[in-house]
Amino acid sequence: MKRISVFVLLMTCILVAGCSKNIYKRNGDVRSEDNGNRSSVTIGLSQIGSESDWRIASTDSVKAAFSVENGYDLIFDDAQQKQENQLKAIREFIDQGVDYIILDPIVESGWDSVLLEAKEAGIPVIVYDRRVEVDDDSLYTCWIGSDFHLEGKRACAWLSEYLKSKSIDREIKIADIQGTLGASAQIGRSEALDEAFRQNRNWKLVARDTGDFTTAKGKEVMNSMLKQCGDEIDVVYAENDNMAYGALEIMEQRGYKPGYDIDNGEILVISFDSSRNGLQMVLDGDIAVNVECNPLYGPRLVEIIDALEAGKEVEKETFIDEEQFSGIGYIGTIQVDGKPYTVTQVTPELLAERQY
Ligand code: GZL
Repeated sequence: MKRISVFVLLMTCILVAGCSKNIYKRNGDVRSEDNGNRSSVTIGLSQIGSESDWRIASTDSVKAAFSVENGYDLIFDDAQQKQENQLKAIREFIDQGVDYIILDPIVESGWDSVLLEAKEAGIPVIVYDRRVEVDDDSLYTCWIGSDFHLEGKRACAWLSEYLKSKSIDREIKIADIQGTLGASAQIGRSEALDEAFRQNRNWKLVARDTGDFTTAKGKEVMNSMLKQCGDEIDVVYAENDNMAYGALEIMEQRGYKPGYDIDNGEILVISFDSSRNGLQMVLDGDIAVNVECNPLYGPRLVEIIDALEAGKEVEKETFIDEEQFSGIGYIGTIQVDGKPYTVTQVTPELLAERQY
């Protein structure tokens, strides 16, 4: 027995010595040599689609960050807004033996089995932007994203302040154009509005439907809402800029004016993302308040990957800081759960400096 163990020990040493020269990537390529010159890290990134300005800015950010020059081999998959395409892409990444999987999940549910497959393949999964709802959170290494519920609370707190500033305490009729149902951004923003209805008994939901975060569907939904109850609507709560663009286009076509003067028939539009086009519409007076949702994840994701490459621990959950913008300047701060948040008035100079 002892002799065998010595033999095994000897063989193991030879193998380890031989392997210590190179660390092999899961697809069999060499990842690094003794001299520590790391060759590229292979990243499989599953992106939701290209449904919005936000998404395009998000894709640009991750592609710029995970470039060949920066030492990455990025395999990028656009799922065309279909979860089944994301699941297929992740399985392909596993078969290809990538070093890391990065996922922006279109909806929160339905990820347990594919993430278990990645875990069993020993591939760390980093989730960003939207969240996954899984029974075992060891199925992913970490998440970095927005606090969507807070985004909605900030929008509603601004509306409450605005109505107070105009001494408007009549019934306020609100139409909610929701994002993709089941997406974290939709869940958080819609829940915050429902909370606001409970806190402001004179606020009334007169219409609610999903515009799937796209301009085209935002138009369709706004069109049917205006047909149903156009003359009643005081406020449109659009859960992203692209649906707000669609809503504004239809409002103009049907003779409804966006603005702040809701007591004289104007419709006050609330939006999210604070993309450059969205803030232009704030400057133009078409969108009253816009809550930022920062898409520039590339550098943050690189920090996470580099930390993992260096064998460091990473935070399980990281929220990114976000701002809020309006076309009026006299509401400079709003309170949410006792905490102040700045509301910045949009100016041409601010617009010129926007990164997305
Ligand atoms: C939010 C993001 C949402 C944006 C939309 O983090 O997932 O998806 O608000 C985008 O514009 O389509």
